[in-house]
Amino acid sequence: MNLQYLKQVDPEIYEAAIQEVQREEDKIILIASENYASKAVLEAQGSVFTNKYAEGYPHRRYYGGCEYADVVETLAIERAKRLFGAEHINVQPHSGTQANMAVFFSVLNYGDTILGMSLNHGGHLSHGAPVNFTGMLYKTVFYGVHKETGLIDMEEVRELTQRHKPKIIIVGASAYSRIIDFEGFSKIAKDNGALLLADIAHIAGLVATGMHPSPIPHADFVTSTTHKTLRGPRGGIIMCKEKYAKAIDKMVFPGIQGGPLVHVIAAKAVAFKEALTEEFYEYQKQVLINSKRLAKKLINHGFQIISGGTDNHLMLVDLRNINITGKDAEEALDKAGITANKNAVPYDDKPASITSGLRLGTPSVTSRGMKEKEMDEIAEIIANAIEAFDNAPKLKEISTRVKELGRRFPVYSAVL
Ligand code: DSN
Repeated sequence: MNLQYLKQVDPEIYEAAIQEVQREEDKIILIASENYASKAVLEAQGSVFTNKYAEGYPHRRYYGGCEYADVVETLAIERAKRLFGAEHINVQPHSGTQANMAVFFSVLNYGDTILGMSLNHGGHLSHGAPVNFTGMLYKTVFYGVHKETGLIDMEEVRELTQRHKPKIIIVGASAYSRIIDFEGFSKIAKDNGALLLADIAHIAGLVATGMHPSPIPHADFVTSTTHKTLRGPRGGIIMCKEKYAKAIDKMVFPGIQGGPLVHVIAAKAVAFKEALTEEFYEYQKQVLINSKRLAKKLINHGFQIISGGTDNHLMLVDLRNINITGKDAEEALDKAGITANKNAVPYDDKPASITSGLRLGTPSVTSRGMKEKEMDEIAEIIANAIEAFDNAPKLKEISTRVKELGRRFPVYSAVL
């Protein structure tokens, strides 16, 4: 990997790429859905497979010259099957939302009812939010978390399912820090004649390594992105029972996509290979250790965490007790060199552009090799930065400490 040609041809994009490398090195990234793809993944994604049209599936293409594209896609499918134990896998979706779209379009009709987790309680846009195609095409019903415990209210899920008879239930979240009871969801779905879609985009790496129960035995469809805890390229996958294989493949192509991104599929294959290693297992173990440690230390610093802690790679900090909005906290952390995102907390009375929460995750910092000691340091930095949220000189001073911490754990400095 070397950007010498880019530098010559397009110095502006080269400069932006260099600055981005520097940003990813200098900042402490706590965005729960981000990670650092390996150099091997980056090389595969930057490879000549970007030149190739390969509409169709391995050995059933609409273009000639697909013999190496076939190798790549077949390997990606085989490795993903080994990783997750699914009956059928489609590795072509360009994103998690497109993976979900293919599932919905293959089994739903316009106006059907879907039940998903409310965006405000940690769900995802593509699970029925009014501004998303799912909210425009389907009748949507939402479950959420219990006000006192912060846990998914399974009684509510059962009651809503019985009352609204959704054709499909969607389970999976972007800001939920506890173990998800996929088996419980499956029972509710089966008892009420509903299909079950598990969207494991956030926890895919944990599921792949057995650190979160797998939905594969329980759900009709499992979708995921490949770039979060799974640490691959930006993209999506769909896993399903064999009986849905044809319908899913047909809906991905030609239904909602044209040519697959073969270079991205190559990078997915590399990421799946990496995820099958002992090193990746140890990595995911440390992601969890770090997440729990960060949550504990933040609680010691006086922060409240929704549900009181975490079982996965993320936590949702409830800022309502310390009189700062999510927006101000995000901005203060950014000035201090920490990248995180504001996030609605359940029962939030602030709009999505302000919010009362902060979502923090440990996949990126763990990829850099940070451990418990660094989580203690990060918790202290967060506490100091939020306390000094309107004190620019103090935030600048903190950013120097953050930069020093980042330099002790280099990421891509050797790439260029
Ligand atoms: N936008 C992603 C996240 O940050 O969780 C989900 O797609």
